[in-house]
Amino acid sequence: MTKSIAAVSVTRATKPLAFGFVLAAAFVAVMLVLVAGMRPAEAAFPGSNGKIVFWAARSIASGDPSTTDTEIFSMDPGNPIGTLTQLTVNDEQDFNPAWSPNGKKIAFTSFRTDNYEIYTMKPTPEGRTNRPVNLTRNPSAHDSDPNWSLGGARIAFTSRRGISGDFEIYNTAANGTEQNPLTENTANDLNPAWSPDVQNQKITFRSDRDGNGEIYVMDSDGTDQTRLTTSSAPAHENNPDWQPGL
Ligand SMILES: [Ca+2]
Ligand SMILES: [Ca+2]
Ligand SMILES: [Ca+2]
Ligand SMILES: [Ca+2]
Repeated sequence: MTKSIAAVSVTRATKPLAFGFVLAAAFVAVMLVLVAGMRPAEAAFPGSNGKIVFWAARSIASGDPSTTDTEIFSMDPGNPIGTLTQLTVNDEQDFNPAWSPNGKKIAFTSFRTDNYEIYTMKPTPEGRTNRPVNLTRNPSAHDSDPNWSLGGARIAFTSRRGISGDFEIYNTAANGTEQNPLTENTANDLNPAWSPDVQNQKITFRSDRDGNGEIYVMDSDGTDQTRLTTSSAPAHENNPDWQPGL
């Protein structure tokens, strides 16, 4: 009798548990589909090879008011001479070109307002239908070295606008809104590069905060800043970049 009651109790207890498990599994499956669907469409990696951008102190565009300043160029590596195109056309420095992940825009640094600012533009020659957009609009401080998040929504860059006057890492929306400092100290913080994981975004960068250039990583809101390298002066670690998972 006792055994029978125990058996019934187990059976009654198991059914709700099994039903609950099925519900939980279904919920997880639906959430996975939703999360997959929410991934930014701009994330284009891995993909086919497109054009290469670079900067140089040269000029091939008619109407360029100066041939000695630096300009942004693009080329198809399969036909580099036939496709070489000058994208910026002016008499000030343009450099640091970086592709958006969907290949539709380029971020770069320009001195065209007599101060270093971050701009974005379509990857075609600038002109009436392609005016570069100034994201930083900060004439009192040097802003440079843009790097897109792999979801395409945000751009990290370096700026001297902080209180201490040295370089800090900033994070902005790709349209220039929501510009937030991620570092604030009295040493240079440079070379931001985003993690490939668009759901758990982190930024790797160089910082001199320990008296020598070292590689660090932090969350994309600036929290949890962690030093990864431990070399001693005079060696500097520079320009980190994050490999997408294989
Ligand atoms: Ca020029
Ligand atoms: Ca230029
Ligand atoms: Ca500026
Ligand atoms: Ca700093």
